[in-house]
Amino acid sequence: MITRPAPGAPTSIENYVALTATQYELGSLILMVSYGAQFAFILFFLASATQLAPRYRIVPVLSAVVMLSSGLSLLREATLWQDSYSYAEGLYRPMSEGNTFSNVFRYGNWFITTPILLVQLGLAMALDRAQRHRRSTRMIAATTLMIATGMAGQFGESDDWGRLNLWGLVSTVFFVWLLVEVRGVLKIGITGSPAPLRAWPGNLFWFFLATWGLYPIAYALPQLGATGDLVVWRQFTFSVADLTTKLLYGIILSRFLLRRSALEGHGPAVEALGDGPAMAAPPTDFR
Ligand code: RET
Repeated sequence: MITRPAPGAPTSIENYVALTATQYELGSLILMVSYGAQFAFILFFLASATQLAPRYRIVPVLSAVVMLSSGLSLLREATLWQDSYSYAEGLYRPMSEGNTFSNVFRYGNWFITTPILLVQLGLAMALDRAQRHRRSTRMIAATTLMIATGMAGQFGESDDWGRLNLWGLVSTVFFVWLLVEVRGVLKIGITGSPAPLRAWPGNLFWFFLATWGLYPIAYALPQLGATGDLVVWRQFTFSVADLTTKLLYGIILSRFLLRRSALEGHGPAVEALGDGPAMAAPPTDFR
């Protein structure tokens, strides 16, 4: 059931689409699994840091920071979800008074998390200091502009598809710039990595594109129709994106750096990998 919002009222599709009990519970479940996983992996990343060569330890520590920041933001989204609907006559209806659900808090959180995720890349690819500063600055500029312009479209999304798409397009231009910058960092990563790890940075680019690319899909989804299923699909898309761009990405970087630390002869990494004497003796061509 759809009740259009009054003029000036909050206008995410979540604010005027009533949900069945199943849709409502699925939404709660998706948000709960998301923040639960982010909090739990703080421990994993802090423990991983102890196995790496000292120069790489900051990378999983930054993953732990991202987990905490985004876990708190998702916990807030989950609480808001619960506070924004009231159950009546077999449906969960968005409340006309009090709290209204909004995805805009996510965007706020990305201003913190995306720069950290991008700084991690330069550190993991072991760029020299000058390169790292220059390229991180450009990546942070691109992501900040991408999020700010996307946020402008996200406010009042269902009022005006034209506005949503126009800002979406402007934001996509910055996303493409960001992809070019990320590719540049990963190219340096390919030449700078020890030979057995040279495939990782190239693969990471495609992983980056596929996972960061889920966010614009979630952004555009409401145009397919204001239905309860779509509300749930959007939370699901956001959740898969959150779990891959931050958590799985962090695991990939930690594993890459564990191997790199072992190839560079760092004892705890060699022991942690447990690959036997082959790993203990670094190949002669490692840098
Ligand atoms: C927006 C607006 C529509 C166009 C594009 C977007 C891209 C968003 C991205 C967000 C990534 C967020 C991450 C968060 C981690 O915490 C803003 C939805 C291109 C790529 C990785």
